Amino acid sequence: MERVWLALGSNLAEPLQQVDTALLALGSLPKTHMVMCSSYYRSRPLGPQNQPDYLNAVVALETALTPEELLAHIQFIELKQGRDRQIHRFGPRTLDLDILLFGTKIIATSRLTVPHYDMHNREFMLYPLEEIAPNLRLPNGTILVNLRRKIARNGLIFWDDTHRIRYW
Ligand code: A4P
Ligand code: MG
Repeated sequence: MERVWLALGSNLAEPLQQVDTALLALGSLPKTHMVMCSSYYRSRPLGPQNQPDYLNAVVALETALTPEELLAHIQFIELKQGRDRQIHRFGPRTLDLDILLFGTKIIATSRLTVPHYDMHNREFMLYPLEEIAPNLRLPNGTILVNLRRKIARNGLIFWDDTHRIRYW
């Protein structure tokens, strides 16, 4: 089994329901267990500003799936939840599921870049990840906390009082 961290994002069609539904789907993947989920956060859109704020969160899973198998599963979950891949980059979406880290693997293929190519710049990935993995090191040895310290919150707040860190 490998410990995997996934980022969830939604800013369309009831983000709270989108992310809750995605968590249920992730929890029922084959050869996979949910471990924990960060608080839900509200973040300002990266990219075009004329779109709603995002709900972002990070989950930890244990899985015996390969990275490619996991990617296929999360893309299927995105599609089931009405993801429209026509929408241009950084545009609004019902659900985005990205693999942040897959154990200590470094992957650079045409289909997968792990660690996530831009996580070191994104407050809505670093802060939730630190919440559930405060002692994490990236595969290259970088300490997560040191990355997060360089990135301002940019308005990142908890979504509400009820959707806080959870353990399975
Ligand atoms: N791919 C490569 N590496 C990975 C990985 N680590 N995890 C490939 C998942 N997929 C990966 O992804 C395109 C292709 O990337 C996939 O087919 C896969 O083979 P996509 O999800 O279809 O396209 P996308 O979502 O438009 O691209 P991407 O890179 O996920 O978009 P971004 O850059 O993440 O932008 N603002 C806030 N506040 N919060 C957000 O969550 N999200 C975006 C999306 C923009 N602004 C945002 C947020
Ligand atoms: Mg994506």
